[in-house]
Amino acid sequence: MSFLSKIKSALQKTSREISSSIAGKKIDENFVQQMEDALILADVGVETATELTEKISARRFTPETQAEEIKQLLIKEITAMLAPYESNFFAGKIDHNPYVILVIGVNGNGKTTTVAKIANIFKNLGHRPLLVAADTFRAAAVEQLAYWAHKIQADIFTGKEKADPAGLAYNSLDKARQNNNDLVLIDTAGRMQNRDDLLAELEKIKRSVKKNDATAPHSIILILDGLTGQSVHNQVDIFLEKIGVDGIIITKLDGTAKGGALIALTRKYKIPILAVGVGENIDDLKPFNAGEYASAILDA
Ligand SMILES: Nc1nc2c(ncn2[C@@H]2O[C@H](COP(=O)(O)OP(=O)(O)O)[C@@H](O)[C@H]2O)c(=O)[nH]1
Ligand SMILES: [Mg+2]
Repeated sequence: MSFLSKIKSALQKTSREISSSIAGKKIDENFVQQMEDALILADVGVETATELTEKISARRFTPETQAEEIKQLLIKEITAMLAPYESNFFAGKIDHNPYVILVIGVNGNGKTTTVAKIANIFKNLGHRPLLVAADTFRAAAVEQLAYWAHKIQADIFTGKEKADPAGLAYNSLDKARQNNNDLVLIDTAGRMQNRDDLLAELEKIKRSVKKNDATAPHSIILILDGLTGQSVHNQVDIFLEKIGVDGIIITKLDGTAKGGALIALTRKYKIPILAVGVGENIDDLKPFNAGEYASAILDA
Protein backbone atom coordinates (compact mmCIF):
# COMPACT_ATOMS: atom_id res chain seq x y z
CA MET A 1 0.00 0.00 0.00
CA SER A 2 1.36 3.38 -0.90
CA PHE A 3 2.44 5.74 1.77
CA LEU A 4 -0.41 8.19 1.36
CA SER A 5 -3.14 5.63 0.98
CA LYS A 6 -1.89 3.99 4.17
CA ILE A 7 -2.38 7.19 6.14
CA LYS A 8 -5.68 7.73 4.45
CA SER A 9 -6.97 4.29 5.20
CA ALA A 10 -5.70 4.57 8.78
CA LEU A 11 -7.76 7.69 9.27
CA GLN A 12 -10.83 6.34 7.51
CA LYS A 13 -12.87 6.00 10.67
CA THR A 14 -12.23 9.64 11.46
CA SER A 15 -12.85 10.93 7.96
CA ARG A 16 -16.05 8.95 7.58
CA GLU A 17 -17.53 10.90 10.48
CA ILE A 18 -16.45 14.29 9.31
CA SER A 19 -17.17 13.75 5.64
CA SER A 20 -20.67 12.46 6.21
CA SER A 21 -21.44 15.68 8.03
CA ILE A 22 -20.50 17.62 4.91
CA ALA A 23 -21.29 15.54 1.86
CA GLY A 24 -24.46 16.25 -0.06
CA LYS A 25 -25.83 18.55 2.60
CA LYS A 26 -27.66 21.80 2.05
CA ILE A 27 -25.47 24.54 3.38
CA ASP A 28 -27.34 26.26 6.17
CA GLU A 29 -27.00 26.75 9.90
CA ASN A 30 -27.91 23.17 10.56
CA PHE A 31 -25.10 22.11 8.29
CA VAL A 32 -22.60 24.22 10.19
CA GLN A 33 -23.77 22.77 13.48
CA GLN A 34 -23.44 19.23 12.18
CA MET A 35 -19.97 19.90 10.93
CA GLU A 36 -18.94 21.33 14.28
CA ASP A 37 -20.36 18.28 16.07
CA ALA A 38 -18.49 15.93 13.76
CA LEU A 39 -15.24 17.76 14.40
CA ILE A 40 -15.80 17.58 18.15
CA LEU A 41 -16.59 13.87 17.92
CA ALA A 42 -13.31 13.40 16.09
CA ASP A 43 -11.61 14.93 19.14
CA VAL A 44 -10.17 18.01 17.47
CA GLY A 45 -11.18 19.85 20.64
CA VAL A 46 -14.14 22.16 21.19
CA GLU A 47 -12.10 25.32 20.81
CA THR A 48 -10.61 24.23 17.50
CA ALA A 49 -13.93 22.91 16.20
CA THR A 50 -15.57 26.24 16.96
CA GLU A 51 -12.75 28.16 15.39
CA LEU A 52 -12.85 26.09 12.21
CA THR A 53 -16.61 26.35 12.00
CA GLU A 54 -16.49 30.10 12.46
CA LYS A 55 -13.96 30.41 9.68
CA ILE A 56 -16.23 28.44 7.37
CA SER A 57 -19.31 30.43 8.40
CA ALA A 58 -17.51 33.70 7.84
CA ARG A 59 -17.42 32.86 4.15
CA ARG A 60 -21.16 33.50 3.96
CA PHE A 61 -21.69 30.74 1.45
CA THR A 62 -24.80 30.32 -0.61
CA PRO A 63 -26.82 27.12 -0.54
CA GLU A 64 -25.19 26.35 -3.87
CA THR A 65 -21.73 26.31 -2.37
CA GLN A 66 -20.37 22.90 -3.02
CA ALA A 67 -19.48 20.65 -0.11
CA GLU A 68 -16.20 20.06 -1.88
CA GLU A 69 -15.36 23.73 -1.55
CA ILE A 70 -15.94 23.58 2.20
CA LYS A 71 -13.86 20.48 2.47
CA GLN A 72 -10.97 22.20 0.71
CA LEU A 73 -11.32 25.18 3.02
CA LEU A 74 -11.20 22.95 6.09
CA ILE A 75 -8.15 21.17 4.72
CA LYS A 76 -6.45 24.50 4.21
CA GLU A 77 -7.23 25.69 7.73
CA ILE A 78 -6.22 22.44 9.44
CA THR A 79 -3.02 22.26 7.41
CA ALA A 80 -2.10 25.77 8.50
CA MET A 81 -2.77 24.89 12.14
CA LEU A 82 -0.59 21.80 12.04
CA ALA A 83 2.23 22.80 9.73
CA PRO A 84 4.37 24.26 12.55
CA TYR A 85 4.48 20.85 14.22
CA GLU A 86 5.87 18.83 11.35
CA SER A 87 9.39 17.59 11.88
CA ASN A 88 12.15 16.24 9.70
CA PHE A 89 12.77 13.31 12.00
CA PHE A 90 12.64 10.86 9.11
CA ALA A 91 15.46 12.61 7.32
CA GLY A 92 17.62 10.77 9.84
CA LYS A 93 19.88 13.73 10.50
CA ILE A 94 21.34 13.01 13.89
CA ASP A 95 23.93 15.43 15.20
CA HIS A 96 25.61 13.44 17.97
CA ASN A 97 27.40 10.14 18.00
CA PRO A 98 25.87 8.16 19.52
CA TYR A 99 22.57 10.00 19.34
CA VAL A 100 20.48 8.91 22.30
CA ILE A 101 16.70 8.71 22.12
CA LEU A 102 14.70 7.95 25.23
CA VAL A 103 11.28 6.51 24.47
CA ILE A 104 8.65 6.93 27.18
CA GLY A 105 4.92 6.48 27.62
CA VAL A 106 2.18 4.52 29.30
CA ASN A 107 2.08 0.74 29.08
CA GLY A 108 0.53 -0.57 25.88
CA ASN A 109 0.85 2.71 23.98
CA GLY A 110 3.24 1.17 21.48
CA LYS A 111 6.72 2.05 22.78
CA THR A 112 8.46 -1.20 21.99
CA THR A 113 6.87 -1.54 18.56
CA THR A 114 7.67 2.08 17.74
CA VAL A 115 11.30 1.69 18.86
CA ALA A 116 11.59 -1.14 16.33
CA LYS A 117 9.94 0.92 13.62
CA ILE A 118 12.24 3.89 14.25
CA ALA A 119 15.29 1.65 14.29
CA ASN A 120 14.25 0.17 10.97
CA ILE A 121 13.84 3.58 9.36
CA PHE A 122 17.24 4.77 10.55
CA LYS A 123 18.86 1.50 9.59
CA ASN A 124 17.52 1.87 6.07
CA LEU A 125 19.07 5.33 6.00
CA GLY A 126 22.46 3.81 6.74
CA HIS A 127 22.60 4.30 10.52
CA ARG A 128 23.49 1.66 13.07
CA PRO A 129 20.87 1.64 15.81
CA LEU A 130 21.28 -0.08 19.15
CA LEU A 131 18.01 -1.13 20.80
CA VAL A 132 18.18 -0.96 24.58
CA ALA A 133 15.73 -3.09 26.56
CA ALA A 134 15.37 -0.92 29.64
CA ASP A 135 11.99 -2.42 30.52
CA THR A 136 13.83 -5.03 32.53
CA PHE A 137 10.99 -5.95 34.88
CA ARG A 138 9.14 -8.14 32.45
CA ALA A 139 10.98 -10.89 30.60
CA ALA A 140 8.32 -10.65 27.89
CA ALA A 141 9.22 -7.02 27.24
CA VAL A 142 12.85 -7.94 26.58
CA GLU A 143 11.78 -10.83 24.37
CA GLN A 144 9.50 -8.57 22.38
CA LEU A 145 12.33 -6.15 21.65
CA ALA A 146 14.69 -9.04 20.87
CA TYR A 147 12.15 -10.38 18.37
CA TRP A 148 12.11 -7.05 16.54
CA ALA A 149 15.88 -6.61 16.71
CA HIS A 150 16.31 -10.01 15.11
CA LYS A 151 13.68 -9.28 12.51
CA ILE A 152 15.29 -6.03 11.37
CA GLN A 153 18.83 -7.22 11.99
CA ALA A 154 19.63 -4.49 14.48
CA ASP A 155 21.82 -4.69 17.56
CA ILE A 156 20.21 -5.07 20.95
CA PHE A 157 21.49 -4.46 24.46
CA THR A 158 19.84 -6.27 27.34
CA GLY A 159 20.63 -6.75 31.01
CA LYS A 160 19.94 -9.52 33.44
CA GLU A 161 16.34 -9.96 34.43
CA LYS A 162 15.27 -7.20 36.85
CA ALA A 163 18.58 -5.41 36.25
CA ASP A 164 18.60 -1.73 37.15
CA PRO A 165 17.26 0.06 34.04
CA ALA A 166 19.29 3.18 34.79
CA GLY A 167 22.52 1.20 34.99
CA LEU A 168 21.64 -0.57 31.78
CA ALA A 169 20.92 2.75 30.07
CA TYR A 170 24.27 4.14 31.24
CA ASN A 171 26.15 1.10 29.95
CA SER A 172 24.30 1.15 26.64
CA LEU A 173 26.17 4.30 25.61
CA ASP A 174 29.52 2.61 26.21
CA LYS A 175 28.27 -0.42 24.33
CA ALA A 176 27.23 1.78 21.40
CA ARG A 177 30.69 3.40 21.25
CA GLN A 178 32.44 0.02 21.29
CA ASN A 179 30.07 -1.35 18.74
CA ASN A 180 30.00 1.68 16.44
CA ASN A 181 26.28 2.26 16.92
CA ASP A 182 25.49 5.87 16.10
CA LEU A 183 21.94 5.71 17.44
CA VAL A 184 20.82 4.45 20.84
CA LEU A 185 17.09 3.82 21.29
CA ILE A 186 16.12 3.25 24.89
CA ASP A 187 12.85 1.37 25.33
CA THR A 188 11.43 1.93 28.81
CA ALA A 189 8.76 0.44 31.04
CA GLY A 190 5.31 1.98 31.16
CA ARG A 191 3.94 0.36 34.25
CA MET A 192 5.28 0.08 37.77
CA GLN A 193 3.68 -0.38 41.16
CA ASN A 194 2.49 3.20 40.87
CA ARG A 195 2.95 6.30 38.79
CA ASP A 196 5.48 7.93 41.07
CA ASP A 197 7.70 4.86 40.88
CA LEU A 198 7.57 4.91 37.11
CA LEU A 199 8.42 8.60 36.91
CA ALA A 200 11.22 8.19 39.44
CA GLU A 201 12.66 5.38 37.36
CA LEU A 202 12.48 7.38 34.14
CA GLU A 203 14.12 10.34 35.83
CA LYS A 204 16.88 8.06 37.02
CA ILE A 205 17.40 6.65 33.53
CA LYS A 206 17.61 10.18 32.16
CA ARG A 207 20.12 11.21 34.82
CA SER A 208 22.36 8.23 34.31
CA VAL A 209 22.39 8.68 30.54
CA LYS A 210 23.40 12.28 31.16
CA LYS A 211 26.17 11.10 33.48
CA ASN A 212 27.65 9.15 30.60
CA ASP A 213 27.18 11.94 28.05
CA ALA A 214 26.27 15.39 29.35
CA THR A 215 24.47 16.20 26.08
CA ALA A 216 22.22 13.11 26.25
CA PRO A 217 19.44 12.18 25.95
CA HIS A 218 19.30 14.09 22.69
CA SER A 219 15.62 13.47 22.25
CA ILE A 220 12.85 12.28 24.54
CA ILE A 221 9.96 10.86 22.58
CA LEU A 222 6.55 10.39 24.18
CA ILE A 223 4.45 7.63 22.66
CA LEU A 224 0.70 8.22 22.83
CA ASP A 225 -2.10 5.86 21.88
CA GLY A 226 -4.56 7.29 19.37
CA LEU A 227 -7.34 5.30 20.98
CA THR A 228 -6.95 6.95 24.38
CA GLY A 229 -9.33 9.87 24.01
CA GLN A 230 -9.26 12.99 26.12
CA SER A 231 -7.23 11.55 29.00
CA VAL A 232 -4.26 11.61 26.67
CA HIS A 233 -3.80 15.21 27.84
CA ASN A 234 -3.21 14.00 31.40
CA GLN A 235 -0.47 11.73 30.12
CA VAL A 236 1.25 14.58 28.32
CA ASP A 237 0.95 16.82 31.39
CA ILE A 238 2.62 14.29 33.65
CA PHE A 239 5.51 13.27 31.38
CA LEU A 240 6.10 16.83 30.27
CA GLU A 241 6.34 18.10 33.81
CA LYS A 242 8.41 15.27 35.26
CA ILE A 243 10.63 14.10 32.42
CA GLY A 244 10.35 16.50 29.50
CA VAL A 245 9.13 15.73 25.99
CA ASP A 246 10.83 16.78 22.75
CA GLY A 247 8.55 15.04 20.33
CA ILE A 248 5.36 13.03 20.21
CA ILE A 249 4.47 9.93 18.22
CA ILE A 250 0.82 8.91 18.08
CA THR A 251 0.19 5.24 17.43
CA LYS A 252 -2.87 3.24 16.39
CA LEU A 253 -4.36 5.94 14.19
CA ASP A 254 -5.54 2.99 12.11
CA GLY A 255 -8.01 1.99 14.79
CA THR A 256 -9.54 5.25 15.88
CA ALA A 257 -12.38 7.53 14.84
CA LYS A 258 -10.76 10.20 16.98
CA GLY A 259 -7.87 11.03 14.69
CA GLY A 260 -8.54 14.70 15.30
CA ALA A 261 -6.95 14.41 18.74
CA LEU A 262 -3.66 15.32 17.16
CA ILE A 263 -4.95 18.81 16.39
CA ALA A 264 -6.00 19.44 19.98
CA LEU A 265 -2.65 18.14 21.26
CA THR A 266 -0.46 20.29 19.09
CA ARG A 267 -2.48 23.40 19.78
CA LYS A 268 -2.21 22.87 23.51
CA TYR A 269 1.35 21.65 23.93
CA LYS A 270 3.08 22.94 20.82
CA ILE A 271 5.30 19.85 20.70
CA PRO A 272 6.32 18.50 17.27
CA ILE A 273 4.64 15.35 16.01
CA LEU A 274 7.52 13.19 14.84
CA ALA A 275 5.50 10.42 13.28
CA VAL A 276 2.24 8.53 13.34
CA GLY A 277 1.68 4.82 13.83
CA VAL A 278 -0.76 3.32 11.35
CA GLY A 279 -0.49 -0.41 12.01
CA GLU A 280 1.40 -3.20 13.71
CA ASN A 281 3.92 -3.93 10.99
CA ILE A 282 7.46 -2.68 10.94
CA ASP A 283 6.87 -0.14 8.17
CA ASP A 284 3.67 1.22 9.70
CA LEU A 285 5.29 4.34 11.08
CA LYS A 286 4.84 7.34 8.83
CA PRO A 287 6.18 10.88 8.92
CA PHE A 288 3.67 13.43 10.06
CA ASN A 289 2.77 15.82 7.27
CA ALA A 290 0.15 18.47 8.03
CA GLY A 291 -1.36 18.59 4.53
CA GLU A 292 -1.56 14.83 4.14
CA TYR A 293 -3.07 14.48 7.56
CA ALA A 294 -5.67 17.17 6.94
CA SER A 295 -6.62 15.60 3.60
CA ALA A 296 -6.80 12.17 5.21
CA ILE A 297 -9.16 13.14 8.01
CA LEU A 298 -11.41 14.79 5.42
CA ASP A 299 -11.07 11.89 3.03
CA ALA A 300 -9.89 14.15 0.23
N1 LIG B 1 -3.03 -1.13 15.13
C1 LIG B 1 -1.90 -0.69 15.67
N2 LIG B 1 -1.34 -1.34 16.69
C2 LIG B 1 -0.20 -0.88 17.22
C3 LIG B 1 0.44 0.29 16.73
N3 LIG B 1 1.55 0.49 17.48
C4 LIG B 1 1.61 -0.51 18.37
N4 LIG B 1 0.56 -1.34 18.24
C5 LIG B 1 0.22 -2.56 19.03
O1 LIG B 1 -0.06 -2.17 20.36
C6 LIG B 1 0.30 -3.19 21.27
C7 LIG B 1 1.20 -2.62 22.37
O2 LIG B 1 2.42 -2.21 21.77
P1 LIG B 1 3.80 -2.23 22.56
O3 LIG B 1 4.83 -1.76 21.60
O4 LIG B 1 4.04 -3.54 23.21
O5 LIG B 1 3.51 -1.13 23.67
P2 LIG B 1 4.39 -0.71 24.96
O6 LIG B 1 3.78 -1.40 26.13
O7 LIG B 1 4.24 0.77 25.07
O8 LIG B 1 5.79 -1.12 24.69
C8 LIG B 1 0.98 -4.25 20.43
O9 LIG B 1 0.06 -5.28 20.18
C9 LIG B 1 1.36 -3.53 19.15
O10 LIG B 1 1.41 -4.38 18.04
C10 LIG B 1 -0.19 1.01 15.63
O11 LIG B 1 0.25 2.05 15.16
N5 LIG B 1 -1.35 0.45 15.16
MG1 LIG C 1 7.10 -2.25 25.80
